[in-house]
Amino acid sequence: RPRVFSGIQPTADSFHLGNYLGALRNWVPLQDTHDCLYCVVDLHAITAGHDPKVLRQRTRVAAAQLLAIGIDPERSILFVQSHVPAHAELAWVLSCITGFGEASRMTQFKDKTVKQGSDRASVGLFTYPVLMAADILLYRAHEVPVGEDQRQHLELSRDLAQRFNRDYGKTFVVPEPYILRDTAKIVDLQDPTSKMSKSASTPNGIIELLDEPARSAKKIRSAVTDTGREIVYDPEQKPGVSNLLTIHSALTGTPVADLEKQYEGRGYGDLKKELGQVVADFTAPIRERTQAYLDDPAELDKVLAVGAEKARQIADQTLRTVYDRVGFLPAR
Ligand code: AQP
Repeated sequence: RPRVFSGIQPTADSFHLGNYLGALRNWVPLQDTHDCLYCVVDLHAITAGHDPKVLRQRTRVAAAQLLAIGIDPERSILFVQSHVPAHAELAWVLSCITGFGEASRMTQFKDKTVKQGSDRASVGLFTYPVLMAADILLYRAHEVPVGEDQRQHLELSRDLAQRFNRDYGKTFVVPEPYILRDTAKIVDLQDPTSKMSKSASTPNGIIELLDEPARSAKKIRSAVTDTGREIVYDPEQKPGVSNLLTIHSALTGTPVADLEKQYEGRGYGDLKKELGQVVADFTAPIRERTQAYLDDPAELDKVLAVGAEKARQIADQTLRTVYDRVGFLPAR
């Protein structure tokens, strides 16, 4: 079966609906057709400053949420990135075939640097996309389910795979992005021109999977909507309303055109109120299941240890081939 790899950073106390609708919800059905590896990417999470105690907790919360949405550790390999040293080791090799200018063109780094100021941005943040390439290439993944914001990074992964294969002989699979068109970019509730983001959005701009229903409903009620009164899908002219329609449609499975009909002649308030309920119905069981996994951290850590062991077996083999191809003396 073709192989899938994807990762998510433990950079917040909860995943948000952008993460879920853009990427995570694809992860679950792919388990039926692909061999899947899903990773909590804690190495990536230290690129922008962190508190060690908080990171440790968030890593468990991230893994618990993945189990809660339906990642099945019997069928998929679920693990934590720092448990598999080959990620950092391959990243070093790949960084040596990445051009400085090429890395400098990554727009996410540029965006984050503008926000943080270049003195505060770390070299780790700069080389983040190279580590991401290592994550994917180590497992020779064919497909990578991510949101639109990761498209450029994935392009770099493809370029690096092709370059390595050309220079050292065929070693890596060139991965394909797997991006769902309709929900590739969920936007910030308060600023519909930006993506909903764990680190960049204000708390009112994001809907968290683990939020209390009343809190999510309040955020949705205060979402920025657009001028005019009609509820129609028009991301250019009405990005706020369109975002709410996208979320509604993705969670209920009702086509956007049907929602437009349903809300004909009704106001934004109705849409927001009903969406609050839809979100509450969707998130309540996820919150409950996440809590159940968190109530038994020893069991959770065991699941992650088993995942890491399986991941290491694949990753170490790829790394050995890479080390051999670049000319490192075998360690005996
Ligand atoms: N707003 C979004 N719409 C659709 N997909 C999204 N993703 C993130 N935001 C949206 C997808 O979620 C996956 C995991 O994201 P990540 O943890 O790697 O971090 P990110 O892409 O940088 O997302 P955030 O929320 O903005 O995190 P921070 O603030 O920590 O950097 C990815 O597949 C991503 O595409």
